[in-house]
Amino acid sequence: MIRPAGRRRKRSRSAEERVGLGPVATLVVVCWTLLAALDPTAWAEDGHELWLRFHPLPAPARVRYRSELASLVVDSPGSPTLAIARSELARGLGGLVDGPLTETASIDRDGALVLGTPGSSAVIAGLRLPLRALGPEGYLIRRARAGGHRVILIAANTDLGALYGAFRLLRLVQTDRPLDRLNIASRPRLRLRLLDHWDNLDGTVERGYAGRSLWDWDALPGRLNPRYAEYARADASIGINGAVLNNVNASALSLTGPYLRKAAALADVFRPYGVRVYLSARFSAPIEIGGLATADPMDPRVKAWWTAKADEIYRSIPDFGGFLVKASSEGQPGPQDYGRSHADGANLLADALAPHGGVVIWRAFVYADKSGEDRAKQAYVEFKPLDGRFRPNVLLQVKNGPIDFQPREPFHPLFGAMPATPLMMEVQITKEYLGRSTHLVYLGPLYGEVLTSDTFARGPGSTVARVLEEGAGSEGLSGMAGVANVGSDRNWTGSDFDQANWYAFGRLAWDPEASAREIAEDWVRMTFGDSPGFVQPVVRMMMGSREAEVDDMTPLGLHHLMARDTHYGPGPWVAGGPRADWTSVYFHRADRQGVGFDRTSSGSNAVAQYAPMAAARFASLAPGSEKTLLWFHHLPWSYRTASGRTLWHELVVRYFRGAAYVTGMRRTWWGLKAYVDAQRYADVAGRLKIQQREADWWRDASIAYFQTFSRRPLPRGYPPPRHPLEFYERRTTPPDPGD
Ligand code: BDP
Repeated sequence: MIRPAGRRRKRSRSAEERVGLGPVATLVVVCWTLLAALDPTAWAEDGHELWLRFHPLPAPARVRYRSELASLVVDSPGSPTLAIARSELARGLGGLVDGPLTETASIDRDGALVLGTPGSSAVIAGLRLPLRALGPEGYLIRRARAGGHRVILIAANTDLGALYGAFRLLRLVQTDRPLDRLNIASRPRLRLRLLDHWDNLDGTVERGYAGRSLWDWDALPGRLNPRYAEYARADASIGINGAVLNNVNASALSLTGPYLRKAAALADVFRPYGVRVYLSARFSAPIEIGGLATADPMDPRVKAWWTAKADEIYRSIPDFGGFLVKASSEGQPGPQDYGRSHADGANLLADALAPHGGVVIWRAFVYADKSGEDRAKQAYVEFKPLDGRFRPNVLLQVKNGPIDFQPREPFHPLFGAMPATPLMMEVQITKEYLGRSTHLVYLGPLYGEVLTSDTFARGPGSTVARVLEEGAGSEGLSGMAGVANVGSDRNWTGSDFDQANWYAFGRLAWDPEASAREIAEDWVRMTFGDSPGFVQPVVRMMMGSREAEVDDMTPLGLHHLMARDTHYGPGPWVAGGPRADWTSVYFHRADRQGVGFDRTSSGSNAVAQYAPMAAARFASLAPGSEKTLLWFHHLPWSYRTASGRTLWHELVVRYFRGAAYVTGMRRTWWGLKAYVDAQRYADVAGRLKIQQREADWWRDASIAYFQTFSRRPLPRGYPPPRHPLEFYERRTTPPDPGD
């Protein structure tokens, strides 16, 4: 829409040059310009504002909120955090109601907004609010009478709680919620809500699909990119309170003096937003940067080195969060290099950090190099015997499923199996196995599915969310980490829709039982706008998008069928190479008789790692277990699925259904052009076009491949793959940008 407008303007200018513009023509031009300004497609947005997009609300809402939120009471200067909370309210509400918010020193009218803590606000102190149960990060938003006026309070025990409350009030207004009966008390249910950045020191991002690293290591600590504060602000707006700056496949250099000074500069920027800095620590750092001959956790010199390193870190980053460690995993150094256990390794670092209040987040993503054991079982086998042997400031970080961030996995058997160890769940926000930032896949339902899975560990109702929340140990640690999808791209996440996954992660880490649909709805309204004609179709499209990706890539519990290394595009034929458990054939086990990995008692018996009731569900062939059918069973091609179709027929139906969903998403999006600015509309449309091509590719390649085993014809009405299998096998996939 923009370009034709430009062309038309140009024509009228040249006409003016020739004959001069008469009054009628001037009127036409003015009217046209006004109309163009009202046409939502005539402006371009680049997505940089994320969900913190405070454009004016429709007129009736503006009028309503202007009277309900008449002024902002600033009764004490407060900390930098409180100052940010105030300026966010002023900026956000001012933008939404399209006029500056009056600031006053005391309550002088109805509709005054009072923000703060009992320490910073005499009004809040005087009201004796029930703040105790809110803890250090929670907040209360409610109506009250104070100074003879009706006011709205955002009250908390800490300034950070007040900041979270301010963002919550902004969300209410952005999504046009009524404020007349406000009474919200909210506190995060998990303590650590972290983003893990897999950022390398050379500026690349492992499995990152949104440009380069946000951290400009070369220019730090001298030059501070304004995006650092913008990033922390976005995190704070959804309750994220920590960032691990560097890749789990860590370079020891990140622990050297110069890099610690760079990390400290970032920590200074993040601090007022409540975002603490953490670092991935390389286990062999005492050798690589410490000049020691060993990194053996039992060696006193190694202990002394880590103690001194921790002291050095806390001198420059007094609120340093702690270390994230990938050790003895996928070739990374670790305690097992010295015949020591994961607990020995974790405790070494935990002891160094404990005097400063830091934590060790030890990853459970380990599987041995030459083990004959089912890969899905290995983390449990390794860690279960160590339950209770970690220091109280150690959390074990467990991926959502037992393999590796697949489109669908059953929950990890370690959830519920480590009652004496605080567990943190790790999910991927970046979509390594789900079409990178090209495919539109909303991950809220994936996170929600795992969080609400019942481990039955302490009887029915012991969902993963509860297991995480209840934590363990004297420190009561709990948490959730998301592998970040943000990068240097102007819109942060490569695709606009991937912003929703960052957003949903934050919201679910705050409240693991929140509804993925409601989160999507809020996100759409905040990010694009509030028209019901837009919001409902987009939310519907998002909500089905993950299931469609499962259907199109790994239906019925199949897993790890992506191309080798890149994990992008189909590769069910991947075989050979250095390790069996890095191949697709290892996971799908297709043969002339059937397909799937038998993990019941007749196979690897991975089901036995779950509590009996969960194990019985997974081992069952009841219709309700179909989502993980081929994860746990090897079944004949003729097996009757819940639909009454044979397994072969059902697989074909799913592949077609997945690809057809993408066609549907494209149509939906085309129909919404009038609601979206031109730039974001075109970007999403372009990505959906690629997704459609790739969905067809996945469908055809997978069917062509599995048909060589099933040797069954395609069901009637389903066209054959457009190319022979060899064509798909030869096709290369784009490399990982972080490689
Ligand atoms: C795998 C990724 C790899 C990561 C690894 C991990 O392919 O890049 O290093 O996970 O989580 O999914 O450590």
